[in-house]
Amino acid sequence: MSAPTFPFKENAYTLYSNALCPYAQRAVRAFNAAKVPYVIEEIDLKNKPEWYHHVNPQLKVPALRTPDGTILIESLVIAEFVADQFPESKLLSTDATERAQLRLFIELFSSRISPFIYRTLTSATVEDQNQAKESLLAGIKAVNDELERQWQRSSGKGGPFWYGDKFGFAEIATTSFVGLLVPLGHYRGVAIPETEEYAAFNKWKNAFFQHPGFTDVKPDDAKLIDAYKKFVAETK
Ligand SMILES: N[C@@H](CCC(=O)N[C@@H](CS)C(=O)NCC(=O)O)C(=O)O
Repeated sequence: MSAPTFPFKENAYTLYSNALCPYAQRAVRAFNAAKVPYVIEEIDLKNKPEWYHHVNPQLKVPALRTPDGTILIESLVIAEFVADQFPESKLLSTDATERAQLRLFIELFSSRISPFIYRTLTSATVEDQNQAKESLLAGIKAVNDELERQWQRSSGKGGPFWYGDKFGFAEIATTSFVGLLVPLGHYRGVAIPETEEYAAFNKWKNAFFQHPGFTDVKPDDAKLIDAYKKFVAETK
């Protein structure tokens, strides 16, 4: 039996991606931040190519083919692989305590914010939508407070990024989901209040919204709004 075939570039990193997917954007941002060349194989999620199950049997993006033919899946695994494979990029600190604090930040963000972005869109009743919005704002507040704490580390340098003035791994792992506030604002009218309570989060968001690490990969607002329509439940 011959080996399954799928498109890839010889002696290069091939990233199977979708420009509108917040998980895939993590992998793209990791490669960009490490300044490592790669080629993108754009996967149409509405009409996936027949060969894609040979790359990722779970049929999700992102997936990465490394130059030696290894396939990696899962956005954070791919981003960490880039950081580990190219240590000169200094995307991850070598200090164990700092790495642990960074992982805690990503875990806090991933458990307290991301699920409620989706839940706010997929909830059908006003009551469920309001509950999801409340949980989302509570999550944003928790991340706000954690940012304030982390800015007190000597390498936190008072912000505006997790690593002081460096758009780094924390932003690679999380900012694409903050980008989903665009469809969330459009469909459900959610916005982060411009109050003292959320000042650190807004300072962080305003800084990365102007940084090429974010803007170079950020999808067009109208396209993102259109892509997220499929998650939006009609309000009963
Ligand atoms: N845990 C995965 C999640 C990836 C994921 O859910 N990707 C979505 C697109 S944003 C996907 O490929 N979904 C399959 C589909 O739309 O059919 C990761 O971190 O890479």
